[in-house]
Formats: sequence, C-alpha cells, structure tokens
Amino acid sequence: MAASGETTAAANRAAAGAFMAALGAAGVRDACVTPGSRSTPLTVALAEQSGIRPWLHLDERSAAFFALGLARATGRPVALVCTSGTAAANYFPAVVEANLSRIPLIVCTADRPPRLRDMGADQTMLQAGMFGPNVRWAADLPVPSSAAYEAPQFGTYATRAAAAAAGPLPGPVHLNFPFEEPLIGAATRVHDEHRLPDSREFPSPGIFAPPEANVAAATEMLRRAERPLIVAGPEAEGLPAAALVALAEAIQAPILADGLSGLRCGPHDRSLVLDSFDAVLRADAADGLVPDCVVRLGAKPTSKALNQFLARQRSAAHILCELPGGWRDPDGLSTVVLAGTPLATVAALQRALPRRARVGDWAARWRAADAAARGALQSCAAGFQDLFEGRIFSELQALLPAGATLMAGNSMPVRDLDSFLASDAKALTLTANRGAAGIDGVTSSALGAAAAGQGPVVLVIGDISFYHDLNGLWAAARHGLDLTVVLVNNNGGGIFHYLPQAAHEEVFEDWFGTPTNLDFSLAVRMYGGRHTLARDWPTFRDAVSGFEQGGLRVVELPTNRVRNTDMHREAWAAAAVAVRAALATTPPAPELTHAT
Ligand SMILES: Cc1ncc(C[n+]2csc(CCOP(=O)(O)OP(=O)(O)O)c2C)c(N)n1
Ligand SMILES: [Mg+2]
Repeated sequence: MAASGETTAAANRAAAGAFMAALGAAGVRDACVTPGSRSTPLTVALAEQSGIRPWLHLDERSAAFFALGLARATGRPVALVCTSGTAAANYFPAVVEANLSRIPLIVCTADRPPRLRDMGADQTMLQAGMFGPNVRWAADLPVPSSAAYEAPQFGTYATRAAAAAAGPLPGPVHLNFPFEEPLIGAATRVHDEHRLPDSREFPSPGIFAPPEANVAAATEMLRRAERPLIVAGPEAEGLPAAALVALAEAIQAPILADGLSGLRCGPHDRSLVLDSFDAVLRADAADGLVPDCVVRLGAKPTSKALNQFLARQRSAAHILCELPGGWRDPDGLSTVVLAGTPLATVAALQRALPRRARVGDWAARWRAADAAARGALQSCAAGFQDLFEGRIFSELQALLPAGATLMAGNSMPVRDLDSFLASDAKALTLTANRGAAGIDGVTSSALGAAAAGQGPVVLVIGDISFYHDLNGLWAAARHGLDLTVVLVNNNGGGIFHYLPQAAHEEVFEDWFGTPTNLDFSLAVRMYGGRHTLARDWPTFRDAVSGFEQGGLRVVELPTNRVRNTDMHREAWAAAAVAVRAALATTPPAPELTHAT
C-alpha cells in the first residue's frame, strides 16, 4: 500500500532529523551545504538544529574543498550535503584528496529511490558507491518509511559514518540517501528526541602501538646503525614533534623535515631538524651523507631530490612508520613496517633504544651541509634584484604572527615553501592539499582553514591554480572570512620550465606555459575583496601585514617564469658550492663496520 504524502514527508523528516542529531552527537560541528531539491530533508534537518553549523555554498566542488580545509584545521569530520546528479560528482576531487591526505569527511548525497534509477528519471545517475575505493566506507541507505525502527537506524548510520571517518586511518565516507516525494510536508519542528546531548565527542581514532615483534626488529636495525637518518614527510595532522626530536637525539639521527611535516616550525628542540636537504642533495656531494638505516614517517616528501636519493638507498634498512591500514612506500623500500599511531610508534622505539653517545661525526656532517645550503639559499634570495618567488616564504615567515596558518598551493608554491622556509621557533601551521597534489580547490581549502577561526590564514598560490577555483572566493564574503592570498602571477605554469618539455620551444608556451592573461583584480573586486599589486618587497610587506583588517585580501606579485627558473638554478648552484666547501672541512662520516 502506497504511503500517503504526509506519511512520506514525515518519514523523510524523521530519518534526516535522526541522522543529523546523531551526527552532532558524534562530535560533528560543521556541515557544508549546497542548494537543491532532492536533499531537502537533509538541509531542513540541518537548518532546524543548532549543534552543527551549516555553511552555505553554491558550487559543490568548492564546498567539498572548503570542508576539507575546515576538517584539516579542526581535526573533526565535516559533513557535506548536496542534491542528486552531477552535484555529487563535483565532490569527487576533494574526496580523492581527503582519501590520500587522510582527512575525515562525511559525504551525504541525496538520490532518487532505487525504482527510479537507470530509468531515465531526471537528475538521476548511479550514485551508490560512486566514489569507489576512494572512501573508507559507503552505504546506500534505505528509503525512509514510517516503520518505527527506522529513525534510530538512520542515527546509527551517522554514528558509524563518524567512526569510519575517524580512523584508525582517517578519511572520507559516503552515504547515499534515497528520498521519495513529497520531500517535505507541513512545517513542523523536529521532534524533541532529536535534540543534541550536552557532551559530544568525535570518536577517537584510538592509539595503536605497533606489534612488539616488529618494534624489536626495528630496534635491532637502529641499534646496529652507524648512520641513522629520520625522514619526516608531509602529514596533515603534523607529526609528533617533541617525541620525534627526542628519538632523534637518542639515536643521533638527523631529521630531514619536509615543510609539511609539522617539524619545521615550533618551540621544540630543532638542533637535528634539517630544512635544506633538498639543496644539499641536488649538490651531488652526498657521498658522506649516505645512511645505513632510515626511519620514515609521513607521506612521500615534497623534495624530488630527496625521493630520488632515498630510492637509491636499497642497501640501507628502511623502517616505515605508518597508521594501521596505510602504506606509503612507492619505491618499495621498507624492510620493516611499524603499523601504529605515530606518537605510540616513536615512543615504542625510544623506549627500546638506549640513549647513545654521538656516532662519529655523522649527524655533524649532515648539519654542516644543511647549514651551508641554507646560508647560500638565503643570501641568494635576498640578493636577487628581480622578484624571486622563493623569497615569498622567508618574507611571510617574518610577517606572520605565531599561530598563523600558511598554506601553499601545489605546483611551485609548495616546493618553494619546502626549499625556502627555514626551521624556526615561531609556531606556524604549514599546510597544502598534498595528497593528490591537485591545483583545484586550493582557495576553498584555505577558506575552510580560515573558517576554523584559529588565527590568520595566508595562502600562497599560482595564477593557474587561483583561476581554477575562483568560484571558491564566493564563500569569503558570504561567511565573513579573513584570508590573505599571495597570488604569484607568473602568467602561466611556472613549474613546467623545470621539466624536459621546456626545451621544446615549438610546443612549450601554447601547451605548458599556458599564459592566463587575466586581470585578477576584477575577479577579486567581484567577490568583494581588496586587491594590491606588489611590484617590490616593501609594497608586499605593507600589503600583507595588518592582518587585523580582515576580509579577503589578495596581494598579487607579478613574476617572470623564465627569470624565476634561472634564479632558482642560481640559488641551487650557489648552495652546491657552499655544501661542497662545508663537507670538505667537516670530518668524514664513520666508515660502515657492518654490512646492512
Ligand atoms: C586539477 C589539476 N589539473 C592539472 C594539474 C597539472 N598541473 C600541475 S602544476 C600546473 C600549473 C600550475 O600553474 P600555477 O598555479 O600558475 O603555478 P606555477 O606552476 O606557476 O607555480 C598544472 C596544470 C594538476 N596538478 N591538478
Ligand atoms: Mg603560474
């Protein structure tokens, strides 16, 4: 017997209300919502409760990247709600990024009921499971009916979704909600039982210690090592800085700290934290810097020179520290994998390893090379007459207050951050959408970080990437967000000048250089922001400082792609000379006394 219209609408309302209430009870505080009809029960349920803040967006791709930035900054899952059809497909890039950079998102897509799928109904496509292996968990929910058991069941879906997004390997989950019409009935408020409880905590992903046998194997490797090295790759949450430097100190291992590892900046002891290894390894003078044991944490590092160097160290022992279920070892180097929470893993190693005396001059040698490279890079960056893109990060490091977030777009900004942002006591959160390294959605993720309200957020982004997500700027004025964008306008894809295609003049500019030729000031004005063109560093400093002004501020630096490539090469060459000179006057690393 067909349910009456009122019954269907009431069932939709009860199901969506129970779902949102349970989501709130599971600790979710934010949801990004875009308009549409089929999602009406979910949107109304969100609007009628007060525990989850709904953030209105108009473009689903931007909404999802905004949610990603917000979830990364708060460490809590953010929900997404959209209508059926291509709206859901627009979530895909951010779902991919959330999967790879391990950020919890709860993706809710509205759908037609199964009887209408693949039957030519409008705005209908096959949505159940549409994100495939890119989500931690996916469910096609039942069509709400008036059955008494059902509303609580919708609550259970929310609880389970939050738990699956939490981890141990955090990531996106997808819930597909089929709704029958009428989607909404007479205006009645959500039933009292859907009120949120007072205390609500996001389910902890738990603390996992790696299996003892694996710790014992890794400990043995480290005990025998004469040239131990720690490689700290990008990690969205940041790696446990204090514990990691304590381990490094105990085993006298230099830490090659990626700009996105969470180790570069902060009050922890940074004497073994190295920041210029990319330039050191480009110098081709790494003979005395070859490790016999490598401890790896985080994702694959940003530095290509470091990745190539590591891939060559096949005779060294490689200890891969990963979350349970994760496996970030594209070169297949790991000798032992320690599956656990980073802090628990590092603590387990430290407990098992006695503190040891300095191992010859191994760490000193790395430190000398790193310091020489740093000095050369800094003096080059400061000496160039033309606007050098690498200098942006040292300029910003001086201007930003402690606690600020500095986000780098993909392409050259994130690489320049890695090369030119020196290790420093001032605590800055350094971040990027590095999982899939897309140039899409970057501005939206920065606005999501700004929405977390944890201090000033500055985004450094290339012109093509900025163009890619102009739609994202709409959220700035709509939600009164404060964001400073440093727009590195080299009129095209600067990164391609470093690749072999740069030598193919006949195709390069049209297909790789790809000038944008846009007057970005007009776009910034359209979205209610303030635009400054900075042709020199004093103007840049003036425009960037004054964070208290708030709002959307875009400081555009007009740079030259060809000249910037040359300046980068000059800086690396100067660093190479400095590294070789430093290594020539530093005692050699210990000869290896054992085969690894
Ligand atoms: C979504 C997506 N499309 C294409 C690419 C390939 N890609 C990588 S860098 C780049 C050019 C980026 O140019 P811009 O943002 O101006 O930065 P610049 O290289 O000038 O530093 C492109 C197209 C990508 N990473 N992601
Ligand atoms: Mg560019």
